[in-house]
Amino acid sequence: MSDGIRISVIVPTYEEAGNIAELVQRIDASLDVEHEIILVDDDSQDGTPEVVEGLGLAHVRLLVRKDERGLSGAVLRGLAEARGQTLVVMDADLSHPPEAIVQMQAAISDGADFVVGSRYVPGGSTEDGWGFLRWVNSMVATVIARPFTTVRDPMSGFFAMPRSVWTDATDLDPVGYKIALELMVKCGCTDVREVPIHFSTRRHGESKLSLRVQLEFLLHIVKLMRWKFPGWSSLVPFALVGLSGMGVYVGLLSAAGAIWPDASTLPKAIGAALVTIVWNFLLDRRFAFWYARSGSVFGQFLGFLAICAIPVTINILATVWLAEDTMVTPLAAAVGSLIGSAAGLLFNWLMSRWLIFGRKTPGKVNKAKREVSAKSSCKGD
Ligand SMILES: Nc1nc2c(ncn2[C@@H]2O[C@H](COP(=O)(O)OP(=O)(O)O)[C@@H](O)[C@H]2O)c(=O)[nH]1
Ligand SMILES: [Mg+2]
Repeated sequence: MSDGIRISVIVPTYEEAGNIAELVQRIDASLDVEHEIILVDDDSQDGTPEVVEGLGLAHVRLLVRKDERGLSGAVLRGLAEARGQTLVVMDADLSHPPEAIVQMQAAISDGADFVVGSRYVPGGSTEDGWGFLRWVNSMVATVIARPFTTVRDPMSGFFAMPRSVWTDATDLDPVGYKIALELMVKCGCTDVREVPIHFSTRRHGESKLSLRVQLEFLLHIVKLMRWKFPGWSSLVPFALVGLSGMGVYVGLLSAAGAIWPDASTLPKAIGAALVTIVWNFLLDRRFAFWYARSGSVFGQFLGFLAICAIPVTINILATVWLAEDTMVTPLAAAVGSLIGSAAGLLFNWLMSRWLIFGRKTPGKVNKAKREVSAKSSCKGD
């Protein structure tokens, strides 16, 4: 498979014609082992193919993707095509120093299974002129990624791994921009190291880091959470939805109390509870049991209703009893739903999870699926 090639350098490119010649020249100058450079370009219209052709170098390959867009998908495509024993990914814009590849390779030869080119370890730095906002952006993203990795610079786009780590990684989802984080979380790596780099300001062209890309990062984090901590990623939204449902119940019962002050509490409480159940069901199905959304809504709703029956009955009875005894209706509703929710939280969640929405959380999928998703699911990135 490796054809004697020691290192494959994969470079996603979009409108980087002005940087390619210098990048290739610096990679070649710093590596004295057999290597290949794979540029994965998303059909740039800035003369990129002509530049690569003009270099006339057999070890530099340009893959042009015409129907797909997106950095992560491009990286996964390059990794799939690479033949080297060590796979390196870096940006084209000369912000990552190719000279650091040698140290990354040394770390891998020493046993590391993932190496990150890092701005935030001793010896690493960022070129002056990196705007304050960009710095804050990077820091916030790094903190958000903390539950997944203690690496100081998990947002880096400069990283290396042995071929075996790539071939063993499952379930890769090329959402967004942070493919290193995705690989680090899903490769099951135990020895992740950082090599300090000086991160330079890009030489030519413009950054593609748009607001949309940053929003995609948040979606990426949610997906990683669900992958890595499926139980918590279900229970926490379930509890929050329950809290919102309490708000709905109290609001409806207060409104009903204002409209029909003389009516007895029981029918009002039943009506409010039914609306709240629908509210909770729809939100829970979307956010707490996201993985079961392909199941029958009707069947799931009936099951949900059945499971809610006991806590909701407690809730309604508590409300009626409190309202008719001493409390004003909104307070009675709040306390009643609090008692009902406390009784129901874990019970409802466990029952919903086991009986209705299935316990299946996003597990590992096979490599065939991974390859398909590497090729197709970044459309429209
Ligand atoms: N193939 C491909 N490469 C991309 C895409 N977006 C960005 N890149 C490349 O990914 C690398 C990082 O992008 P850049 O705009 O420098 O992001 P920044 O460093 O976060 O500002 C560069 O080499 C870009 O050319 C894309 O949609 N497709
Ligand atoms: Mg850049």
